[in-house]
Amino acid sequence: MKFLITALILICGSVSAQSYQTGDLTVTNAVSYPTTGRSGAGYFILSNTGAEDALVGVEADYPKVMLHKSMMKDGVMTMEHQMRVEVPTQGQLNFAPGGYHVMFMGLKEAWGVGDTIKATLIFEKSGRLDLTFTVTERP
Ligand SMILES: [Cu+2]
Repeated sequence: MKFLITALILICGSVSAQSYQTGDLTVTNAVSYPTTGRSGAGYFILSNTGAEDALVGVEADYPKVMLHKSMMKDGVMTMEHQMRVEVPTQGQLNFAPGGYHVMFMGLKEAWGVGDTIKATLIFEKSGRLDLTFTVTERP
């Protein structure tokens, strides 16, 4: 019993322990960071134990939500809308600062640490996956 309680505390105390699954796809570490302007970004780690798939969209209750990729262009950091992001066979896809991210635009209120943002990822083969991004301190 004592071991069980300790295990539960460990699980609840760690945001990254939360995972979301559909078919062969598992999403972990769904995080966002506090915002200052009218937009926010969501990041996660996606693991695939099956065949290739593709992330083809994202939905959330904000005026505009898109899949973006940050990249350097002529020495300037820009973001490009992605219609489709490949999920490799038996592989991993990382949404992380400086690369792929979910872009939430038109925020009415700033996000602070502890806030949660619900969204749905849409995969070509695996369908829809609901997840919650937790706003954490910027590392
Ligand atoms: Cu963006």
